[in-house]
Amino acid sequence: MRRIKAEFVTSVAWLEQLPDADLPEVALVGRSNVGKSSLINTLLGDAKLARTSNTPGRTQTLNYYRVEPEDAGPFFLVDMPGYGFAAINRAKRADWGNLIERYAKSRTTLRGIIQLIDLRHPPQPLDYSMIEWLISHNHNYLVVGTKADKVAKTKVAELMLQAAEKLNVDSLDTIAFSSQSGFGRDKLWRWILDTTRR
Ligand SMILES: Nc1nc2c(ncn2[C@@H]2O[C@H](COP(=O)(O)OP(=O)(O)OP(=O)(O)O)[C@@H](O)[C@H]2O)c(=O)[nH]1
Ligand SMILES: [Mg+2]
Repeated sequence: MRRIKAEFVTSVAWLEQLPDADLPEVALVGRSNVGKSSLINTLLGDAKLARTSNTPGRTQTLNYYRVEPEDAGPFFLVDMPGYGFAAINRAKRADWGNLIERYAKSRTTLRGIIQLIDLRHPPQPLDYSMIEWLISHNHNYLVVGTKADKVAKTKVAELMLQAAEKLNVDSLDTIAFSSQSGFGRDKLWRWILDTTRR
């Protein structure tokens, strides 16, 4: 396993608080509870780095992590607030959209966006909207199917393929992943290192 230095940098509630754009960065988006924070912890080998929870809507700010692998240059990983959390009011939802949209449009060092979907369920309407938005704005993206440990091993590839077809993305731009078992971790690393090296 590669050695990695990883540390929490800052939480951003509005764009003026963004850290200096001096490193390449990759951001994670997806429904609330899909496993974004867990993915960060598994990827970086630190179970306590990003706060995870059973309560949807736990992450409410852009959370910046500075990552320095031993075999590559440093970069930021950005944990975003989840979408589709029913209990938040309309005004807050609009704030969310604004923050993410303005961030993704203006952040010059943003190299790629990872969209997470839950492999156990077919993609949801907000997942479609998100991926369409990413594609229409020419973002470099990857679709990660999470909670792969929760479906039969023999079904993982098929479910990922079905989700890719539904979302109308190339299956080469997808990875099945489990924060529980670490399945898909190496592939995900490769994508992130390729993406941040550009
Ligand atoms: N079995 C299993 N559970 C997972 C996996 N990833 C996340 N979970 C669980 O799903 C719940 C939500 O995970 P989080 O990582 O907090 O989800 P999030 O996307 O960061 O959620 P928000 O911050 O609310 O947007 C937690 O109870 C996790 O333990 C996985 O790969 N397998
Ligand atoms: Mg979270």
